[in-house]
Amino acid sequence: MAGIQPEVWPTPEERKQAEEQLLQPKEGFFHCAIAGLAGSGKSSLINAFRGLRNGSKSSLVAPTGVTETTVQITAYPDPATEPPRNRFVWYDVPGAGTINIKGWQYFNSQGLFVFDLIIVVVDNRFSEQDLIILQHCERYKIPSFIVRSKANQNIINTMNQDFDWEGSDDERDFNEIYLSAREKVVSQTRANYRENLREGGLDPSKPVYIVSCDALVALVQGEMKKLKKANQLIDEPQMVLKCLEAVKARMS
Ligand SMILES: Nc1nc2c(ncn2[C@@H]2O[C@H](COP(=O)(O)OP(=O)(O)OP(=O)(O)O)[C@@H](O)[C@H]2O)c(=O)[nH]1
Ligand SMILES: [Mg+2]
Repeated sequence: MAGIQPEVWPTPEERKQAEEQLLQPKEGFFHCAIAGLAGSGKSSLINAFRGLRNGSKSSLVAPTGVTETTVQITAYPDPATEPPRNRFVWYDVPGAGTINIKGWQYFNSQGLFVFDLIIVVVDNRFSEQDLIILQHCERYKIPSFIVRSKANQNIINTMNQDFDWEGSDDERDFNEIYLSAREKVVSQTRANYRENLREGGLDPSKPVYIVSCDALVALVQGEMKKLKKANQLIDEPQMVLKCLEAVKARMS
């Protein structure tokens, strides 16, 4: 893995330039970048944090899907009208493989040091780029979260693959199998990421938030009744709380 170059820090001019270029609007806002590999679910997560569903007709929605790869850092102000949510600006950060910069240069060349919070959306395992971003966050003392999205998809896949689930119409069967599959996905994901973090030289106890965009949208919109079962929530409430705590800490 390409190592971190500890002597490389942005000059005050470079910092100013990156702030000018990336942050919009600037003063009094909380700038939260969402990074991760192509297809990990970054744009969907940004929509969900802003209470928007993928494919909604709103002009505010970030494009998602296999052909909608984000190629440059794009700002999405939160459409909320009440503080603190209306102070959030979400940034969609293109992943490695999307742009042609590898290794330790990625963080500085993309100007990621200007953000107040960086969320890394990981797929099945951490990529080299994910680890580099997390290492740099520690170095720059930028709060960082790890998110594993698409939990609902994982749970359904696990129901189909590992449990004797053949689309039974009996709702009790569905609930029981759903809960078992969910438990399996959550425990395996946590164990897997602990190991990945250890291998990457990071704190293995760093939390990983396991979420689904559907559940997050419902939570943000305050429409929990739309989630047929409360057990569709996993780490979404905790993740939102941590974001709000990070804003408070940064702005105080
Ligand atoms: N079931 C399910 N699918 C999701 C979820 N989040 C994202 N997806 C799907 O995963 C695919 C990729 O999501 P995007 O949000 O476009 O991923 P991205 O990381 O922005 O991708 P790039 O911009 O190409 O780097 C899309 O088809 C989404 O609908 C989720 O929580 N649940
Ligand atoms: Mg995207």
